[in-house]
Amino acid sequence: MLDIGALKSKFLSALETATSEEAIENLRVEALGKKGEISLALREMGQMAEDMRQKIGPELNEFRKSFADEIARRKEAFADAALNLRLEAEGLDMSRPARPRNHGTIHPVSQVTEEIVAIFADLGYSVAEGPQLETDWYNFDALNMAPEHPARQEHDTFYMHRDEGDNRPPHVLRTHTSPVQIRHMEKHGVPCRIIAPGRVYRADYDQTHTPMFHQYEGLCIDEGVSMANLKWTLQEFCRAFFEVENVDLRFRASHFPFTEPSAEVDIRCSWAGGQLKVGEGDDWLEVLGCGMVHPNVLSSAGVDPETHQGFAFGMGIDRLAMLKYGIPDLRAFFDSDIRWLRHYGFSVLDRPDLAGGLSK
Ligand code: 2U9
Repeated sequence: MLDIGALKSKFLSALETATSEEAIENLRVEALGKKGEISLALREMGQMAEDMRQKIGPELNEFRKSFADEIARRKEAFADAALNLRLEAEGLDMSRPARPRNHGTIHPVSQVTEEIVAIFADLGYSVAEGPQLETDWYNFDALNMAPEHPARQEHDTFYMHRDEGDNRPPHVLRTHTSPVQIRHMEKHGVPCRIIAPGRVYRADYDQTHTPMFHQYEGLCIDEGVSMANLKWTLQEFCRAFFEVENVDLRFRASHFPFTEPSAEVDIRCSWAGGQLKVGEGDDWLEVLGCGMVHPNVLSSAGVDPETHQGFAFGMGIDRLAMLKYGIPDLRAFFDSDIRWLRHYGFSVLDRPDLAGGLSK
């Protein structure tokens, strides 16, 4: 005869000692599966005498149900414990410091370009851009440099190869950004206040020259623009760029084909302790060239020199970066040496603006 008490204690103690979800599942199959002991016992009740069935049936059914519930509860407890263990192992500790990551830096040429743009934007200038590959007309002729002009040789120009019989105009890598201003005046007319920063090319290589370098030129054309306006503009630029209250500029007469009169401009400085200090001392440092735009240049760009005139200036961006940030060798600017970039580069987060200070 079926001993329910023995059946109960057998399975309850087996459940008590089961130590894994898998062991509990095995026990479930053993007791409650199709061929499980409890399932078979329930099935066998059909053959029992009525009085026996009434005596055993409810108790066995009750046990089947409570044992199934208990198995489900224990399984869930094991699953919860396993999940907790996993969460503990995989959990994020938000109080831990972030892993160090490699940050890029802003190249000194980009930094100085942005500084220059910020200063001239404040003076009402916009930025103009143009092609780096130019016809010799835009690079030379339009700038009052006729084919036989000696300045053409001085520029050490890179000429593009031309096949025999190619009757397109000769093309050059631009030797200055002046063609950008010619194109701008042709397209937009006057008045105009623009700066044209960008890459320029000359065949030259030593500690202060590379075949590609950066310059920016400025152009201001209107009615009644004078040399006095030019001097004030450059003074304001130098004050803002070198971040000193007082600057002293010296204008030396010079000659460029595209300006008349022309001047080279020096800034008062000292080199005490090998460190450049602008605005004080007895030394002079050449920083830029400038002049009043030649009437022939205005005519080439379709501007009437009888009604409009103005000034232009040009500076080397790389040279300004070397001076302001004490960088000794121009060639290293373009070596892409990661150590150099980390040392001389600027933080991505410290962008120049006039209100916040140009360089932090
Ligand atoms: C137009 C008319 C005139 C731009 C000018 C200079 C003087 C100058 C040099 C400085 C150092 C080039 O980078 S550098 O080697 N530039 O001295 N540039 S006036 O004159 C212009 C430009 C455009 C239509």
